[in-house]
Amino acid sequence: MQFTISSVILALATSIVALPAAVDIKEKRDDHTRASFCTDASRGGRCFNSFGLLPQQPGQGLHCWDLTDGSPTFPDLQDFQDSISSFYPEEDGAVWTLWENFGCGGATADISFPGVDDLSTIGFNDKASSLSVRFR
Ligand SMILES: [Ca+2]
Repeated sequence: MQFTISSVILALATSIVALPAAVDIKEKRDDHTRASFCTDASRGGRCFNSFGLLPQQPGQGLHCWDLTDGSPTFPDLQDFQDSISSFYPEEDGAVWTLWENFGCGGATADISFPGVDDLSTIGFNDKASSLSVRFR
């Protein structure tokens, strides 16, 4: 009986979690958060889907990721340097920062879910060279 009730609750919880577009990140604060970005506006051109990055933890420094090659995981990431025109965080609560220079320097643009279809509307088209992410 107890097992049956638990199973029903689990099934309900699973269906509720599956409904929203944004992932609830409250229970996975130590994990990567993800975003997709494209070389043209409105998910056009080439896209890098579900790029994962460790969010900045309270009291710790940035996890800065340069848009360069050098990792087998991201062999073509340099193609997006100074080329990103649309950007979409996949999880509500995460704030991604696009940086003008490598090493998370220069001008910045902060982007939250559901993202920005055209980065020229915030003065950051074809400008990002590195990325970081934190929680609100
Ligand atoms: Ca572009």
